[in-house]
Amino acid sequence: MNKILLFNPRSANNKYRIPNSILNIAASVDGKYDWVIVDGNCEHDPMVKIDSYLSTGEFKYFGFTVMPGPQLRQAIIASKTIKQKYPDTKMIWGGYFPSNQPNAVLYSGYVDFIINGPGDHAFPALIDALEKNEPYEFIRNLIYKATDGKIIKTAKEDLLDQDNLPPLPYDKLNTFYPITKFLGKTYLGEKTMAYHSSIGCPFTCSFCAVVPIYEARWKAKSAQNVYNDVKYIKDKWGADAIEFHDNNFFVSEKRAVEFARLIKPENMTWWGMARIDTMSKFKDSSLAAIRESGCKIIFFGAESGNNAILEQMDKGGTQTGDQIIEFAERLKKFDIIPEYSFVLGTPAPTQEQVQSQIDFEIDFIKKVKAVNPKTEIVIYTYSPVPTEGSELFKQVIKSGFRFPETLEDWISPTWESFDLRKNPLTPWLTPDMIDKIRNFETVLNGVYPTVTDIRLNMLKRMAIKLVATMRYKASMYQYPYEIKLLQKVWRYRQPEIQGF
Ligand code: B12
Ligand code: SF4
Repeated sequence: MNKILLFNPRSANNKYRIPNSILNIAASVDGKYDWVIVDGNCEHDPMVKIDSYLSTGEFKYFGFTVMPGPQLRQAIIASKTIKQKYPDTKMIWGGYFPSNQPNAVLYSGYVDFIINGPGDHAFPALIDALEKNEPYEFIRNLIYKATDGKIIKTAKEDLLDQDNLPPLPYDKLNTFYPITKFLGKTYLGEKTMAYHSSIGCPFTCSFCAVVPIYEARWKAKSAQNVYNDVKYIKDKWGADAIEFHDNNFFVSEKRAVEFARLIKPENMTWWGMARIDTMSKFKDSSLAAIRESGCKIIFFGAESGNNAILEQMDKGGTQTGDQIIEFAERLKKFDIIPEYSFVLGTPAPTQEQVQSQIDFEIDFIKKVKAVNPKTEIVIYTYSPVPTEGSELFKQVIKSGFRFPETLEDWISPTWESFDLRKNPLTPWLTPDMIDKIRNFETVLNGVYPTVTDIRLNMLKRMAIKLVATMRYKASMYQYPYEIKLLQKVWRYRQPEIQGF
């Protein structure tokens, strides 16, 4: 009885993606322990599937990947049920939520261990220790509750060489769920695959959940190895597009260009996430090569057009408002669509300042749109993450903001919207300010509907545009009910809520 069940709780409706988080964990124990995968995105009721495995009496270890938001809900329900029914099993959570919120998770009483950051070594090492009844206290990247009730975090491991990790067990995944199910139709292609080619990020933006885990470290697979995996999926299951889920795919110009050179003959479309200041330094020839190889659209955390706020966010020091605009304009020449995300509603000493910051960003976004109307804009409302030590986090705590203390609180409806970065619950934002941000977003999305909504045909786009343009020009954002109605009826897609 030492089999492992790996669970990817539901994170998206009808939007299947290769469950890379648990697939990496499966790779780490493949050949050593028997494992199965249950994907909550593919199951109507995953508990039925989980129960069918549990009732064999062969499973002892449960590995759940958990990000905040709706995924947390299913993770809690499943963990609780399993622990109640099978108290001798070991429940292990990994991923961004438990790594950043260990206390709420471990004090819940139904999670035994957290893998803090990468689990490629830590997970098999923990299972080995538990199997052999050996101490686990020296395993790196581990968080657990000691016998005296104290939460213990072990030291962090250096990032592993990504090229030496075991291969991802795609063929075995295919025995649980056909891989073709994960290759969805998106604006990039008919069969879009998700791939994660690097871990961490070399920057320390003070609002970002990646920072406390990776502490400004980044490690990537070589372009050749990324290409090999992509080619395997393409040849075997027909993928024609790639979504790179790396936090920061374009850290290395050399690697990006090398990948572009390799992938070009495959005729695939691809997308990834980047920083404006990093990519601004890319040579024209590199940007051209990236576009010619099939990269149509790149996601950038623009965050703010206000240099003081960029500094407050510790955006790395080299990004400026002017650069954001110039770069949007530069990308026009290469026919690459910049997808810029902005974070509105950061704290300031007075309410007037908070309000004027929001107004400034709204004007700034309109300027970006004026220089490159194809720029996709994603608007988030600032939701703090516990980046202890950062100036921004100190400001947040000083303002009276507190994270929930229990897991149940995290899945209350208000905190779920917080996770979706829609309702920030931050003391410095008044309901009027939040309305202004949301209403501007509605009007903006009306004038410029996202290209990523593949169900919205030309006629519908024109109708929404017509209704919204007058408001946009006159800066009249209040009560945009007519636009909201159309967006509701046509189920307008919002990347900021649904993920990309
Ligand atoms: C793909 C993805 C999604 C997909 C769903 C993925 C799925 N499982 O089906 C979609 C698009 C649906 C999504 C949605 C959201 N996401 Co998301 N998502 C990601 C993304 C880009 C990649 C995750 C991934 O596959 N990583 C690849 C694997 C290999 O890396 P990993 O998860 O870190 O796994 C390693 C370790 O963490 C650990 N580990 C992870 N899981 C487990 C499990 C076990 C058992 C063990 C032992 C170890 C372990 O070991 C792994 C290997 O070393 C991450 C960012 C990122 N680059 O990771 C954001 C990210 C996790 N998402 C995030 C958020 C906030 C969301 C949303 C809640 C909000 C939003 N607006 O995006 C929405 C929720 C929407 C909804 N309706 O549910 C944040 C979490 C931030 C935080 N505060 O914790 C991230 C970090 C993005 C970011 N930088 O802000 N997301
Ligand atoms: S560049 Fe992006 S991923 Fe890196 S720390 Fe900043 S926000 Fe996070």
